[in-house]
Amino acid sequence: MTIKIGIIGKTNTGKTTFFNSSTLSTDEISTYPFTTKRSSTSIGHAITLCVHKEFNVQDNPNNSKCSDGWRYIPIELIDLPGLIKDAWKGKGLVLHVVDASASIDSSGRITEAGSGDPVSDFADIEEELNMWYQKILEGNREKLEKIIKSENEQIVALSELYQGLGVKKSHILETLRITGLEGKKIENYDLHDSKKFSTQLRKISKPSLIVANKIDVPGADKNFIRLRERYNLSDKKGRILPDLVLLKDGATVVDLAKEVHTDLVKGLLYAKDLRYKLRVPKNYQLRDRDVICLITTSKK
Ligand SMILES: Nc1nc2c(ncn2[C@@H]2O[C@H](COP(=O)(O)OP(=O)(O)OP(=O)(O)O)[C@@H](O)[C@H]2O)c(=O)[nH]1
Ligand SMILES: [Mg+2]
Repeated sequence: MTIKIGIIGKTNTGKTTFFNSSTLSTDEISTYPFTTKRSSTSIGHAITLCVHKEFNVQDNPNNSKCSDGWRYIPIELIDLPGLIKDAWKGKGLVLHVVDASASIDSSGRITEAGSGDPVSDFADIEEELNMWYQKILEGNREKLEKIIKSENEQIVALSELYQGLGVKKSHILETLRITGLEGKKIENYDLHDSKKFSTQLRKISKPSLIVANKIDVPGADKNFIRLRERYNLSDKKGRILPDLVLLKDGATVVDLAKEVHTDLVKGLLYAKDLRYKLRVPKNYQLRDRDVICLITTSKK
């Protein structure tokens, strides 16, 4: 089965330009918003070193051409209309994204490094997709609560609920394990639990890759560094996952900031739970293995 990759992003970020050049298509490209009105599918290629030299044979390719020792593996690319804020509430052309998403194995999120704020643009898009997953759960809660009698039934019911989005039972099991929601009945989920579940399930079932487009535009280099810092889990010096701190039970975000650097406390605004994309206050009590980004006014 061919791998399917959806190209998701805000309008005018260059999704169709990327799609056309990857698949030699000629779909319309323009500067006006929402040029693409419906999804478009075509074949692109993943390129890998061919093994014909290793086996010392002359290959005779059937599904994938070989050129200068490189093999071109077909993949399906799906260009989609631009996603807007609150798309999960049905705004914009989101139905095409929903339709296409059922069959997508992963997505390339195009963000425009060249202008605007690609860090918040990317976060907005992730949030739309997470909210969309959460809406499915919240919208079916009553029905689920009535039919579920055991933990096993809950796993089956959740798998069936998200089946249309290509979610498998193994995705549900992994999500419950990672979020620590194993054994908790849906009727006892609060909104924080359902957000946690939806965010993690989306991450597992639709893995994504950031494509920083329009890198030629002046200022894109700075935006690219910010994107890398944020999504590489690195600090301003490029150190990935820089600090790991053991704290006493009941420690808060402020206690964490004190441990990392006393100066951070003065300018501390709030923190972000990077696993579940949630903003948490300064007095938030941390849990074991939380992955936290401190948002401060400090330059450090
Ligand atoms: N400078 C620069 N411009 C680009 C690049 N990629 C695309 N563009 C321009 O950006 C504009 C929008 O490109 P599209 O490919 O139509 O963007 P889109 O994301 O498909 O837009 P919608 O279909 O409206 O969501 C066009 O004018 C492109 O020529 C790039 O890498 N650099
Ligand atoms: Mg387009």
